[in-house]
Order: sequence, then structure tokens, then C-alpha cells
Amino acid sequence: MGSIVKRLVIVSNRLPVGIEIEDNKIDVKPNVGGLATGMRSVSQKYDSLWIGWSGMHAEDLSLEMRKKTDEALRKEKCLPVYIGKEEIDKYYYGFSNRTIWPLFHYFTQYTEYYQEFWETYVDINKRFAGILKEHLRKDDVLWIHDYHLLLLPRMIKEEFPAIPVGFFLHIPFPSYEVFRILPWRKEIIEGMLGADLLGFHTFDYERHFLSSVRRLLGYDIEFNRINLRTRMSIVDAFPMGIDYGKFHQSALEHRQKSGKDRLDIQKDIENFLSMSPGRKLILSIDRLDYSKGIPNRLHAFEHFLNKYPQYLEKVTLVMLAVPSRDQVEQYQLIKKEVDELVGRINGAYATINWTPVWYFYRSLPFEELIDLYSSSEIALITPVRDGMNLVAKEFIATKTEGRGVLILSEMAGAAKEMGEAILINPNNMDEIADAIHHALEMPAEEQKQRLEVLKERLQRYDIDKWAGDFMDSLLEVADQQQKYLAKRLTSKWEKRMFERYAKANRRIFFLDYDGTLVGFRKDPKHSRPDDELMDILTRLADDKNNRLVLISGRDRDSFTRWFGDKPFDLIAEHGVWLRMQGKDWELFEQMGTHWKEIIRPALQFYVDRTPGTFIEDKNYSMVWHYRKADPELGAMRALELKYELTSLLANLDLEILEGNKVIEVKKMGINKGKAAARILQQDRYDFIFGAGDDWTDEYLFEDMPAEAFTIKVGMINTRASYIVNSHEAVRELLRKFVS
Ligand code: GDG
Repeated sequence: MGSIVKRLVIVSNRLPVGIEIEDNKIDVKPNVGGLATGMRSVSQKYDSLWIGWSGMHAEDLSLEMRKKTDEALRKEKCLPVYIGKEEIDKYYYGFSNRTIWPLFHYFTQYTEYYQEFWETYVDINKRFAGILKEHLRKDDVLWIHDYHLLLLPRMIKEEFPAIPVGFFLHIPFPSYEVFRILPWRKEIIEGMLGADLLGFHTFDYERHFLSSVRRLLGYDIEFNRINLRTRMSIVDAFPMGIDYGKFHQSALEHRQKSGKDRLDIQKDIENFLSMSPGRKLILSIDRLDYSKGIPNRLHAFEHFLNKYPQYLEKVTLVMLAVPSRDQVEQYQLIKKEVDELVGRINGAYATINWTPVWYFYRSLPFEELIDLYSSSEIALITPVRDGMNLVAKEFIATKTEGRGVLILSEMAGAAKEMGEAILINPNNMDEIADAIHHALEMPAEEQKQRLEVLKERLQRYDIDKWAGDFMDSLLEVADQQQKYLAKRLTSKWEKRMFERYAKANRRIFFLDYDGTLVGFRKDPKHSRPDDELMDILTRLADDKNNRLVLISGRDRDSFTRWFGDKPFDLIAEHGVWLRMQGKDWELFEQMGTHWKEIIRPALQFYVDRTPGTFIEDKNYSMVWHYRKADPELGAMRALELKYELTSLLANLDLEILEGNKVIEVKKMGINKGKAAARILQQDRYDFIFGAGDDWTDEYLFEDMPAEAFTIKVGMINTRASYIVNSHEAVRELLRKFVS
């Protein structure tokens, strides 16, 4: 895999390193946080470039200092994006952290909707795009991260359709019911869909995203593939892992440290543990964020001390809260709340030899972090919402002695993979108190067994595997995308087609109607041809060298009404009926309709249960339309109906045709391809053109001779030679034929 990727360009809001400047000297330091920690090891695997904000305000750096920081960052394979203070306030502290973050974590009450935040968010996404445009090389693979850059994938895809673009969201993607609250919901989804591959931590986030796509934009979705007309996006769950080896190894080294090498924090911990037998530490580590459920944890711990007083003076909660986004009001409030809670609990319960909560409001160097992990037998991690939560995984990786219990909120993405932890609801104080008790009392053998399963899983699906899987999938999607890209109608191909047209003496056009010549309406009765279309078609058919065949799934009556007096041949009901210009309708093939009464009750049952759907009764087929139904329900019912029909149809010589938001049942062996083939037999043509938009048109393309020019509207998986975006593009082509 590594050999295929020439260079990996990673883009995230923050670079994995921060800059500190003192006396004109630049110090580059690694950043703390899930994304930075995780992706750092990935970036080291490839020839890579990491683009992001350095954490400095643009105006605080003189031009000379900028040059120096650029230079220092270049050594780390980083390229900074410069953002001014006011912009950071609106883009980062504003839209990213006062709109998206709370909303995506279900804190709707904290979510703020300011137009100017949004506008700056758009501008900064554009700035990232601008820098990428300057630096991207044609063989690069691009991996964009997280909620600060939701618009970037599309901005890049539009300029560089051939560059593989991956996107990973590190936070939850909320249910559509929450996401729809956002005024800029469509722009956000469209922005994300610029990626070839969209990764989420869990299947639930993936499911929520797909549901929003379906409801807001109406794209067709097959399993995890979104059909965007001329390209596709694949959506998948990639639960992020940790650098297991590093944590495990560091924990082993921690145990071997001799007295004098021990860090102060470790000495303090050992001092505490040695003061009386049976003393234990419960650890919690998070950024100080309202999503992490820190007050809940404190309340639950207090409740535990009350409910199980035998543990007074025996158990201490070590709580590391890393300062975060402290310019946002909600973060200042949560800080105040936590400070007060810790103060109150310690005030009420502390004794001379014992403090119930050790509270650190700062970040620790990695070695001290390891000391904390290693010395604590229990971790208490209680977020009210968390995309994944790597701390839970890191804690497990440091348990080298077969002892340790993890208590984990079921609202963390990590809970999906860590069923052997004690899972709790972070709002249930009693359950958490009992979980702490359970953890303290858990027999050694049980701890060991649970740990082993957890460790085995984390070791296997570690950060490298995670990134490798994502990259493999991205390259695979990109590969398929290339094939579709090759099918885009190019001016070169168009030119060739028009040259052939000009030279030809006997030409034939097979044109599907709905979705190919006109757009879809909620009710098919309303899609009558407009004057412009009539004009194009008539002019095309008026050329004595041209024969125009409208070939559709429509019933005869609408076609007669609309085109009865036109110089076209008409094929209706997918090839059941043929009407040669100026003649009467004739049946291509004789067949019965007795089967309809067997099928009708099944279709009716689905109409009754699915508001907005209806049955269309054609002469030799029956159709269930679900375009007007709720998109999610419609898609689900369509699946069910297909399944049900399959068993019903077994002995009836019927088949199911799946069209655009329709399911049609009709006699086996009749299709547009067969009908077209018969027409082609009647004469010799030196120019053949076919256009269609759905699965039923695939029969047409399949039965066309190799030299035919075939065009599919907006469907990437096709036998047609070329793809166009919309029915307007087809009209545009037809217009060129007649001009
Ligand atoms: C977001 C999502 C998702 C913490 N304190 C210190 C320190 N850390 C390191 C931990 C861990 C990381 O920071 C925190 O990661 P989390 O996953 O727990 O949480 P978020 O920062 O909120 O991350 C989250 C993650 O992205 C990845 O996708 O899991 O759900 O919210 O690696 O070890 N590291 C050091 N000192 C500290 O004081 N050195």
C-alpha cells in the first residue's frame, strides 16, 4: 500500500505540533489531543505533508518570524495556514466550537447560529483550499480531518477531480433530527460529499450521515455507496485505534524505573498508596469539555462515597482535566462548575490523611501520563457524548499486570468495541456508583479475563491498522472513481460524435423520457413535455435522415396524448407496445394480464402502509411509485416489497424492474433492449444514439451495437459509454444535433 501512495497530504485544523516563541527563538512542541496523537504516527509512515493552523495568530508574527516558523515547521513536514485573531474567534471558537461541536454532541441548548460565524467558516475553508491548490501534486492522496473543515472536500474535488480525497470525522455525526436544526445543513453535507471516502468512528454515525444525505439531498444510496450522478462517495465506519505498542511498552518501562528515576507524580502516588493497605486510585483524564461528563462523574463519585462508606479514606479519584477552548463561555462555566464541585466534595469528605479528589487542571508530559495510567487500577470515563474516546483505549493498553478495570460510558464511540468494560449510562448516578463498587470488588481472575479480550482487540486494530484500512479503502474507491471519470462526456468525444452524425445518412435516436428528457416530478402526470423539448424533438425528427424513437416505461395513453401527432415512433411500457409514426399501437407480443390480480393486493398493502405511494396500472405491467414518500421509509419499503414479490413471482413468468423511485412488475423477457433490437433489424443505420437514466435503460445499452453512442444520465454504474449530469445536459446535446 505504501508504495502506491507517492505522498500523503494530511489536512486538519491544527498542526500536530505547536509553536512557542521566546526571545525570537522558536520552539516546536507536539500537541495533545486525539487527532494529533493518532495521526502523527500515520504521517510518519508515508512521505507526507501536514497542512493546518499553527495555533499562532497571524498578526502576532512579523514577516521575518513567519519565515522562521515556516522553516521550523517544514522540518516537521508541516505547512502552516495563517489565520488572524478575529477569524479564529469566528471560525474556530465560533462556528466550529459554538455551533458544530455542541450540535454534533447533542448539546442543542449551547448551539449558536450566527451568520458571521458561518461566513468566516466558509472563508477559512476556502483559505485551506487555496493553500492546497498551491501545493497539491497530481499523484498526492489527500486526507482531510474533522469538523473544522467540513466544506473543504468539495472545494478540492471540484478543482482536482482525480485526486483521491478522504475525510474522517472524529466527533459523532448526530441523528438527522438534530442535524436538520442547522441552517447550513445542506451546504455542510454537500461539502463533505466532495470526499471519495467518508470515515466515521461507528456505524451509528455512518447511518445518521446517510440518513441526512437521503433526506436533504435525495441521492440514491446503495448500502454505503452514495450515487452522486457522475461520481460516488463511499461511507464507512473505521473505529480509530491507538498506538498500542507505544503505550504498552511505556507502561512496562514505568514498572522498571528505579527509585531515583521516578517522577514526582509517581512518588506522590506511591506515597498515597502505601499509607494504608487496600488503597486504590480511580483515574479520569479528559479535556475539560462539557461533552466529557465531568460533573456527572463527580456527583456519581460523591454518591458512591455515601452509598459505600467503607471506602472512605481508601479510594481517591485522580482527575486530570486538560485546559481546552477556554475562550468559549460554556467552557468557562464548566470549569467553574468543576472547580466548585471538587471543592465541595473535598471540603465535605477530606481527612488529614486523605483527599477524595485529586484534581489537576493542566496537561502532563507523556511520561507522567503513563505514570497515572499505570498506577491506577480503575478508570472512570463518563462522557455524555464522545466520538470515540482514546483515553479508554490507552488505559487498557497500559495494564501490563493483568489487573485493571475500565468503567466506560455507553455514549462514547469506544463503548461499541469495548463490551468487556463495565458500561454505564453517564446520567445514572446510582449505576455509576455501583459500577465503581463492582470494579473495586472484581476478582482478579475476572479482571484478567476481561482485560485480555480488550487488549487483544486493541493490539490488533491499532492506529496503523486503522489508518491502513482507511487508506486502502480510499485508494480502492479512487480507483473505481477513475473508471467513472473516464466515462465523462468530453469535448473530444462530443466532437467525434458530431462528425459521425454529419457524415451519416441513416440515423436513429432512442430516447428514454422521464429523467432523460424531462426532470422528475413528484407525480408522473405532471411531467408533460414543455415547448422547448417539443421544439428540439420535432426539429430532430424533421430531418429526413433521422428516425426518432421515444422508448419509455410510460403507458400508451400519455404518450398518445403528448406525441400522437408528432413524427416520432413510440415504444411504451418498456417494449410491450409499439406505435410507428402515423399508425396505430400494436402489441410486440401477446400476453395475459391474469397475474395482475395476484400482484395487486401485495402492492396495495404497501400503498396503505407507506404514505405518498401509489399504484400505476399499465396495460401489461403494474408499478408502485414511491417518489413522494418519506425517502427513508420509501427506500426501506421498496426493499421489503422486492423481497416479498420475489417469492410471489416465482411461478408467474414475471420480473421486477427497479426504476427511479419505482418498482415495476412485468412479463419476463420484455425490455427496452429487445424492442430496440427489433427496430434496428428493420433497416441499416450508420449512426445510432441512445440515452437513458435508470436501470431499465441498461437493457437498451446492452443490446445496442458497439459503435452506438450511448449516454446515461447521472448513474455511475452503467453499460452506456458516457455519463452526463442531468436531463438538461441531454437536451443540450440534442440541441447541438439540430443546430
Ligand atoms: C476527539 C474526539 C476521539 C490527554 N491529556 C493529556 C494527553 N491526552 C491525550 C490522550 C489521548 C488524547 O489526548 C485525547 O483523546 P480523546 O479521544 O480522549 O478525546 P478528544 O481530544 O476529545 O478527541 C474523541 C478523538 O478525537 C480521536 O478521533 O476519540 O471522541 O472528541 O490520546 O492521551 N496527552 C498528554 N498529556 C496530557 O495531559 N501528553
